Amino acid sequence: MLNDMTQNDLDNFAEGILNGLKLSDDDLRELVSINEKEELEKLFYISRKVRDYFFGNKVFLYSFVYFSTYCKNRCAFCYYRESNDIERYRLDIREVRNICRALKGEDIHMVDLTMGEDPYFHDNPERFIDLVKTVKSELDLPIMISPGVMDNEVLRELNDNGANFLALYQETHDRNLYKKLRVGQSFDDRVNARKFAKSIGYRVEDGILTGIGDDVESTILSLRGMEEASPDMVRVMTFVPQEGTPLEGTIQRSNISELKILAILRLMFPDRLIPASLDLEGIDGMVQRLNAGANVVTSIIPSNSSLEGVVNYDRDLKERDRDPKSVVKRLREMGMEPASQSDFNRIVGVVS
Ligand code: SAM
Ligand code: MD0
Ligand code: SF4
Repeated sequence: MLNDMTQNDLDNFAEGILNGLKLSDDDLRELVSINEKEELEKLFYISRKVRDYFFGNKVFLYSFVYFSTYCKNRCAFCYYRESNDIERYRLDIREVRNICRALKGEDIHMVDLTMGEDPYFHDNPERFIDLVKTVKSELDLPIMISPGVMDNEVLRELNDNGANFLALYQETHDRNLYKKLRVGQSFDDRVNARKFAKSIGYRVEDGILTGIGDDVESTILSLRGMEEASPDMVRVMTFVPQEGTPLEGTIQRSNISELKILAILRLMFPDRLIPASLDLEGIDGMVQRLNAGANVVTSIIPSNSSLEGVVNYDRDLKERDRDPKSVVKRLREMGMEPASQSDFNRIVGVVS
């Protein structure tokens, strides 16, 4: 499809997307199947053009706080699955407050509070609500929560106390594949939690994994599945095999599939938030993802932080290079810069 396109054709394609062109399943099939470098570069060009129309050179930055790595679930892909015999931690309010203080004055638009489905918080949600309140009072920034599936009532209370964004990734919208990934967890509960959250005013993020048994058709199912609920933020991440998990021996795929799907997401969700996660390939990986059409950098942590990520490409590295200053420096080298807080607040629906 893009193979024979001239520069002019590519510009017209981007223009079409901006004018509301919707991709058919056949279009998606062709795009997902791209494997030539030149064609991929053309896709990235269109994607960047669409992104730039809405966001210019402005990027949003999220700080990541993985505050509990305990989990009762057993997702096949995840290092923190219940049965993995690893060291875990759970931060207390004081530790969370210290992280907030380290973030004060930094270029950060939102704080992402993430945990495993830790019974300490899931069975006593008021403990989690207290954490949200603490972060709100320390930083007065929008808050994303990534707690796994929680009851509607709890989601409402969290929202009343300062949680603005719910991140809850389906991983795949192919029900058969889902069963193998989120072992023993309800597909519909996850879909419904996002739906409910959106209905009461949260912004929501959905996401999929690639390199984990997905093929062209399951990717199309996932893209369409995400589209159905009109999420405010959409992500794709490369599966990184983790020690001690059933998928430990899987050979890791290159990031090409992720970059390609990211660019396709931009064509399907032209004005939405699409992240470049530092958790997968650090700051060099961030550059590639921004060049494929992302407009958010996630998984930023204060310098010297010993907090974990979910994938942790940098588990054994000394220099983590995931702090706000390093990110902003690299953005500027690319000709990009942090967006204003008021632009972000407008997206999140917060009056500033
Ligand atoms: N426990 C909560 C949950 O599962 O919804 C919150 C954590 S959630 C933000 C962790 C996400 O990281 C997963 O939904 C998955 O998309 C991603 N992830 C986990 N392990 C991964 C791996 N090995 N490779 C790539 N992505 C992974
Ligand atoms: C990231 N490590 O953005 C984070 C995490 C959870 N909302 C996000 C997967 O890569
Ligand atoms: Fe637990 Fe989330 Fe990991 Fe699944 S992805 S095992 S729910 S931390």
